Amino acid sequence: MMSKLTEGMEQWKIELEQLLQQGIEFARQIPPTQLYAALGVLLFTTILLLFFQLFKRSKSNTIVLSGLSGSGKTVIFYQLRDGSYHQGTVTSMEPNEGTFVLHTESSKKGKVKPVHLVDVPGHSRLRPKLEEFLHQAAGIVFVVDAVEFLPNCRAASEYLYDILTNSIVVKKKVPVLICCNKADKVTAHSKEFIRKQMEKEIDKLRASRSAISEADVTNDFTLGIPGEAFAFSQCHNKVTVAEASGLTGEISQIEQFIREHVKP
Ligand SMILES: Nc1nc2c(ncn2[C@@H]2O[C@H](COP(=O)(O)OP(=O)(O)OP(=O)(O)O)[C@@H](O)[C@H]2O)c(=O)[nH]1
Ligand SMILES: [Mg+2]
Repeated sequence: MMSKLTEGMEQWKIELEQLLQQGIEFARQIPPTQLYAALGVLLFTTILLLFFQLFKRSKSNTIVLSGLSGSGKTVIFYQLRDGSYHQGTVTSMEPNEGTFVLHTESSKKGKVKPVHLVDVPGHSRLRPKLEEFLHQAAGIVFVVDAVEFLPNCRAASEYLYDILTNSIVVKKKVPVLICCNKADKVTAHSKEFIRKQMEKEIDKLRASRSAISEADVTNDFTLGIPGEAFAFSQCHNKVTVAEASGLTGEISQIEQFIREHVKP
């Protein structure tokens, strides 16, 4: 039994060697330059294919809407999807999710890549849901109520701090757009004012949080440059500020942000 097996293997080996010899003979007949060129082309296409495959997998079309309760995320979600705000929004209890071509792009000819938009409720009990979506996020829109800004500044900054120090956001350098919503109201604060106030608040938070973590070690990432006043420009991920009004449909800056990170 055993000898039969080894015999078969021997036979196979001889055949393989002959085949190899023939292959080498054949290769010898081809001029070397032609051979190298052929090999080069083969190698190049393989690398190109591998590269495309990698590139394809890492591209996400998910945009996450986050921010405090009442900031206007759900209104913006409907504006982006339908071009209207669906009167009578109530505090959301579940994340709102949808994959669609933006309303303003629906008349465009040709193929437009749909966006996967997630509106995560601002209620503190539902916030842990955010982490699930951060894994796939190509960008985060952080919505701030620009009218009722001052009483909410601390809470909004804390939420934003948690997002900016989240390990996924830091490692993947997920871009963040701070969207100052409700700009239709005359009492709305400007985006520059909001940016400065939030930077100040995060600066304070940074000091208090690092004091806590020395005693009880957390793996939170630290923000900014030690010894310098905090500014969003110090973040490794891109943090930008925009103004919008979900109510009147002035959301072009949000759409621009989305299309910058989810190519059509
Ligand atoms: N004036 C004005 N009011 C707005 C605007 N956007 C939203 N609102 C109002 O703000 C309130 C809250 O809006 P929502 O979209 O429900 O807020 P949300 O962020 O989804 O809140 P949660 O679901 O609780 O997290 C609603 O009464 C809206 O009518 C805006 O651009 N301008
Ligand atoms: Mg909502």
